Amino acid sequence: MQKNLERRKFVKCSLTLIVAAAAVLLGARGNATFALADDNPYNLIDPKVISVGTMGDARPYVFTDADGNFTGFDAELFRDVAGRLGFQAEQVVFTGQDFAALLPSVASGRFDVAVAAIGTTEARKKTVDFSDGYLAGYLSIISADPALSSNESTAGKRIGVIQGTLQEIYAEKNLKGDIVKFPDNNSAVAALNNGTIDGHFTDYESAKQYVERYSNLKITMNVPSFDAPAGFVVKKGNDAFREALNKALRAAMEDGTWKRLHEKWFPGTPMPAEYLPKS
Ligand code: SNW
Repeated sequence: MQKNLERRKFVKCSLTLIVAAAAVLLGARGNATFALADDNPYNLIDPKVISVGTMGDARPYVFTDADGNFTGFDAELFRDVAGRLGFQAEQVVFTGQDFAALLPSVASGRFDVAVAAIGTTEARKKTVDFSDGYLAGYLSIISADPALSSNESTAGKRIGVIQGTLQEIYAEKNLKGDIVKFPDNNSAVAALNNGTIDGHFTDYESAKQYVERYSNLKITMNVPSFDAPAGFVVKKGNDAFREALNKALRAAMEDGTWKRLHEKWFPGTPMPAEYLPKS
């Protein structure tokens, strides 16, 4: 009887050991399998993180809030899209940069993607690839001078642009006035408010935001930029990542997420049918 009990204890103990050993082995195998499946399908700099180059002052597209977190339409849309690829919010790391540095940084592998209302153009596609478009609108001049309403009317005036933007390209080609280049919106609007420049040429929703904030400023001119819809910028040839982003983006449009975010960040701005749910 006593012996039997000892034996049972021994068996029980051995079984426990075997189960524990098996668990350790399975765990190790589990990890190995995970590492294999996680074999960096999107060619990321770090397979567990999406590194996003962006701007801190392109409100309401993308900007840093009071706590230093990146938010805005583009930021929230990209986080949602990344979520559909299996990346949690904390695995999507935004870094603010001057606009002019964004595309070169993606091309050189400093960021996996750039997200900042970046319009798709043939010229830009020579150095980087773009996802499908997710936003199309106007380039706008803000000024305290309502006369700055045409290319010609800028003659003799100083107009700010952010370096590297479509505004810069348009201004160089069409505006009669002097073009003054800035690294970001903040520095340009500071110059506008202290009289160093007469107008600032930026994206429509940012323009709208500034005229709400500074009552002396008005939007004086809008240039359609619907032929250059904003897309997510990825390294040239990273088709796996670009196609996965496209699929997730389509899903975000189809289930109404895009619409919800657009209504939240750009209230009152019309929404093109192509970005809205089909049904
Ligand atoms: O081409 C437009 C697009 O139609 C939409 O209105 C969003 O802005 C644009 O992509 C133009 N954005 C500028 C650019 O791509 C400036 C971006 C920025 O300042 N962050 O150069």
